[in-house]
Amino acid sequence: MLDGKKRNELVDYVLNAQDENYEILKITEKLYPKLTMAEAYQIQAALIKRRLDRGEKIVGPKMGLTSLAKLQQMNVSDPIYGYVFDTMVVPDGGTAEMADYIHPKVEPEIGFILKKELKGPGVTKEAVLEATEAVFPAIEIIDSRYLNFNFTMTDVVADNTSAAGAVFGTHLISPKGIDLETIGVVLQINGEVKTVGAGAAVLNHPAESVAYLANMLAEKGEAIKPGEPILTGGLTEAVAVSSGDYVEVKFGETLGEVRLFMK
Ligand code: OOG
Ligand code: MG
Repeated sequence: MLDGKKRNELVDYVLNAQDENYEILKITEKLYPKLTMAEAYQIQAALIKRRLDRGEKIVGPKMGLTSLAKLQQMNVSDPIYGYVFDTMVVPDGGTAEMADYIHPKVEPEIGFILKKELKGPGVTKEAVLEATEAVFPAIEIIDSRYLNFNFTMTDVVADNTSAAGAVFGTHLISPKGIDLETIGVVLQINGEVKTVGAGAAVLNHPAESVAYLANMLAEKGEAIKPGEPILTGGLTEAVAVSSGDYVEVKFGETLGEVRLFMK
């Protein structure tokens, strides 16, 4: 069982790596091989509380591992969630510093903003679309703190699902005018196409990812609040970036584009 002392030890272990940008062995390797999913979310919650207590603010929740491309790339099985903090946000077209990361990768994502609260259980895709104010294009920067980006499902949950950076596109549009299933996306680095995808890659429809999130949060009595940007998960595998890279994520013309420079 994970007692409070061990939990705090593991929070220190992961949080220091997040703060100082260094790689650590995954928790399940040696420190605590029997880490369960419930315990992993307890560690995540304690880590998030630490960040809140020192003045950081949650911008919104993120889903991870919602597409087959991601599940296969990371060799894991189920969607998970974590949180994006204000200290992670880079403006559209802005610059992220390589020095603030370990081995960053970028992912094209579709974001949602709700106009009313969604509380599970039993939230459906239709209920999500009904409650959605707008969707927007996004780039997530993930940066697992684990050695070589190698982890199990529980390790990655304890590491706040590798959350490290987010660029939210400024073009917000009602989901009514868009087919989020067939919308395409192209990720380019320095003008070269690195990967392509479509909305349906995320759980058959990105609204399903928001429903999944609402239903997972319901287990803790929590809800998705209106107004907060929600990342629904990478549509493609994540692509490693390095210093000098210019990243462009281009969706079909209705959803628009979002850009990032890695310094
Ligand atoms: C975990 C985070 C996954 C996504 O969009 O699938 C994620 C990872 O791959 O390091 O954010
Ligand atoms: Mg992601």
